[in-house]
Amino acid sequence: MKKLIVLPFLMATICQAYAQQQEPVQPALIPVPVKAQYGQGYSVISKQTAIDAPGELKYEAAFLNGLARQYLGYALPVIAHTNRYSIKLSIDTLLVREPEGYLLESNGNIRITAHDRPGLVHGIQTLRQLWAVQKGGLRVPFATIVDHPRFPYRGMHLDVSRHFFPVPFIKQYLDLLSLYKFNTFHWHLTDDQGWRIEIKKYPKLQSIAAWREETMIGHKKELPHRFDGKRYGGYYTQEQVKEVLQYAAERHITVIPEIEMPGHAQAALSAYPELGCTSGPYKAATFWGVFDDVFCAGKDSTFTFLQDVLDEVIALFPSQFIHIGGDECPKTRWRACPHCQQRIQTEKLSNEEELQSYFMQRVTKYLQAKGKSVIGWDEILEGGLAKGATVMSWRGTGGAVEAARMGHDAIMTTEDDYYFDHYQSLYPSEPVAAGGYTPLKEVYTYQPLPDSIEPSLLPHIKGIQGQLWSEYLPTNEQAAYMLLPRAIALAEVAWSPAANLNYDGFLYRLRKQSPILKRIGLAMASNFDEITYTTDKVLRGSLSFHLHSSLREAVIRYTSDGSLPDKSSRVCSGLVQTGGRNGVLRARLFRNGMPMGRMFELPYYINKATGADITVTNLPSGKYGGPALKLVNGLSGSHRFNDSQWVGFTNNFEAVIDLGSEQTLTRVGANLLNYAWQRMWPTVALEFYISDNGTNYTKIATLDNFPVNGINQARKTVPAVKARYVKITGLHPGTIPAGKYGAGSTATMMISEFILE
Ligand code: TNX
Repeated sequence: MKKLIVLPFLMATICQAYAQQQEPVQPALIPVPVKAQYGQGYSVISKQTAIDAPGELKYEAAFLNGLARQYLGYALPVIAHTNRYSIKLSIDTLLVREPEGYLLESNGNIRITAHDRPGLVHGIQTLRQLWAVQKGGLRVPFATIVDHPRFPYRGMHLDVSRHFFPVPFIKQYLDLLSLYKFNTFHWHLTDDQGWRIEIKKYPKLQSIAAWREETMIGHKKELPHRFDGKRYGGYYTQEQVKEVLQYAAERHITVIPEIEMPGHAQAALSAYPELGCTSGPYKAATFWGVFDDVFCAGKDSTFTFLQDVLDEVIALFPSQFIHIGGDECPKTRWRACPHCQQRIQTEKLSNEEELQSYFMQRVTKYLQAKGKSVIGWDEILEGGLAKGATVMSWRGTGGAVEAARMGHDAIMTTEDDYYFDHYQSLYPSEPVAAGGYTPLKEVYTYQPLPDSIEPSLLPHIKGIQGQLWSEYLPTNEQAAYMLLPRAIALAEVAWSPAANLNYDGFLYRLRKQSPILKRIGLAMASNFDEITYTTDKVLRGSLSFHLHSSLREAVIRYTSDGSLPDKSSRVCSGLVQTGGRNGVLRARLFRNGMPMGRMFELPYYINKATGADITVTNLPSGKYGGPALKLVNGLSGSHRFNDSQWVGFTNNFEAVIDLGSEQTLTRVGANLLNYAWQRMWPTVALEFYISDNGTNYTKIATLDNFPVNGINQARKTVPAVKARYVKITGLHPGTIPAGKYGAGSTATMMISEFILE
């Protein structure tokens, strides 16, 4: 290794002086390290460099060499205790005390000292992010980096059932996880739409359960469903699983397999129908959702089957943890099944919820007897949790808090923040996704440790994980698009100290990741810099917005007269004010006079209610909460229901709008969402009343027909009336009926806007 600058000892002071005058050197490291100091000068990795590593670190040396070769075109000699310029790898648990921690020094020579072997790999990945190709080698800035993870569990999940991802893609996925210092890959191997792991004892899992007749087209909310008519499927042979596990082991990534039970089991039942309550016949599901046919909890043969399956899984996977699902298991079949009812009696269970708990505990005990630990989705808390089980809290943070209070460990996998099958942009031209809106900034800024948890219980929160459910990911490219950059944000939250997190700094570093991602062969979505809006004041008859982009060097130009923004359109500096008529706000980013990215469009609808005083009873708080002004702010919610425009009532409500003076009304209405697949049901009826004094009201209209599966723009023409006050009552639909998604829970009644014309 050649020293480009030969005075490493003088460097610190020179560097300080230098740093005061110039931009400090800021290598684009993700996750941002605990502590990093950079010097003036570079170490160079070249033909003269050796990897200095003892025999017991030969795998890590080989891993480093594999990476270096991709950039250099040749491998470096591995020699222990060499006098050559070297990259020295060593373990020192006294110098580096934190598990997975490492110390990286570059000062002519390069040295990575780690607490353990995983820590070495993390240090190697930091080195790889630091180096840059130059003539004759790789240059690495002088640096001292002290680093270790915030959370011991840092995971990414991948659903390979809804769509199957071949082994080369899984390896790319693992490359990515390693690059950003994840340590766990959660491999969701079975679900209703396909069984994806070879189980030798049950060959029909391969010949039947791995295949579905066809796949639905478009979003599941579009009824009636349409299908592509093409048989679809595949599975990993045990040999392929071993290959993946080997690849993961080289990166010190733990692979946790998930075998779903008792629900999400329709594919397995298609092969072995005797394991269902009705004994079938069943077919692997061809569309997305939650299905009633689940493993029978009454038949012993179900447990024999699952134990056999798990025996083969255990033999393959070295992971301490086995994930056994437990989520979204409807009890419809169990209620009608004599075997299940018999089981409830003999085990003295009080209901089907306890039967589910019995099911999960029985399998948990089996695994524990084999020395394994169990993870399940947060439904495993219902009806009693097996000792020692770890909970993945997906329906908010409540499951994690509850688990911790019971002395269990938990992992934060919250769907509002860490589900990467949700939209990352509000632009309508996004490829179809599961629903919801989880932009990059949300992933990055979300605080994974809930305030509601006692500090003494925090050690139970082992870490965080991003989910990549694959219903709407038919290709590797689409999977990468949804994964990146959000997984990179998650990686930083999982690893870096909370005090080091800074979104602007992250974006600066993120924008520099494309070349390294290209080496892995994955491309990231670039829509995180696109224009977003927030509402400002709503004045009577006019609206004002802020338009934002995180791209500093670009300007936002906009129009509100229907024309397309061009390089001479008005520049948005702060507030944008609309006129008094309906319209569409259009905006575009311009850099150096050139338009960039997609057109931002925001339709607004100005009517007599817009900006009026409004009071609402039973106004919800939280995600779909107030302020009440949202209901008259001129903006309708979009299909991405958490776009912050929707108010989601869980009770009857009464809204009173004061128009300020007497007005003539000829039409009333509201925009509301009918999304039963998301537990979002329309109101039974909206009733409109008018008054001139705010005390005595007369009914003028009822709206009770919301036929659109989606956004209903319900309107009713009324004979011209004069009024200053308008009262609107909404009748809540109550509990979700049996047979519908979320049956038994409270429906959310989503309203985004009241219209008075
Ligand atoms: C819920 S999260 C599921 C999955 C779906 C996902 C879609 C969980 C434990 N179950 O089966 O793929 O929603 O977002």
